[in-house]
Amino acid sequence: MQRTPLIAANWKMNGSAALVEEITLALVSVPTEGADVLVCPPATLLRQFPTSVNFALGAQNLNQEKSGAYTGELSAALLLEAGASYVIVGHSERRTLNAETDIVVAAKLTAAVEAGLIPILCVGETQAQRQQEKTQQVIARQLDAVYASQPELLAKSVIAYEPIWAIGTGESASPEQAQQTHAFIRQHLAQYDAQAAVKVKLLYGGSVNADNCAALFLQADIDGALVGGASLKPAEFAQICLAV
Ligand code: G2H
Repeated sequence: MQRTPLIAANWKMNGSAALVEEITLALVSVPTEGADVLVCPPATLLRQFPTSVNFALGAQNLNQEKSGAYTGELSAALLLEAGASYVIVGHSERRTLNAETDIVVAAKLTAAVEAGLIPILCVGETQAQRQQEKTQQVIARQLDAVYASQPELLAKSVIAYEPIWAIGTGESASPEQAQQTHAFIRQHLAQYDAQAAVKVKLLYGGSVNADNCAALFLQADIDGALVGGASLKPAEFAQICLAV
């Protein structure tokens, strides 16, 4: 494979110091060559990880401003200092629950790259949009909002396709459905930067687990996964990492 796979855990608002210890132990036996592994816990837990872990750490969100009177917010610099090297941007839960618009998502992604964090941009359609055959239109809009005016950011990004209807529902997209959309994303990205589009990692997210991951990883344009619920079970997450 021309792209090193990436398996990323998104703990969302879950986890504890005990889970930090458990996942650190579970991942000790996962080889570091062949695939990159990333854990995105709540930001308060970043510092709980030993500095010697054999995987990367990431945050689930950032504020686009560098510093200032933004009570409760975290800048890219603060996340870097806490040990993050990646940050998830534009997860559908934040787009919906925190009213993050495409403009805000683009500003966050820019701030992440400028500070030296690797952003994982999440895109995906709702069930209704899929039924109306608007999947490609929605995803193109989400990608254009970030890369049309700043195509140079693509080479520094990871992109996660997360169909909203598959998130936390136990109903993953089929490998064929996911591959079809990943192929569209890669093709669409080529208009910004053809070389970067070939190299960019495209992760699938949405009810990935130890049983369905292998078939997803066989698809040509699926370069790993963003794993929510199953990443809270350290043994299962390690299994997913080993399956890629
Ligand atoms: C999608 C995913 C992780 P889950 O949000 O980002 O969560 O695997 O629980 O569907």
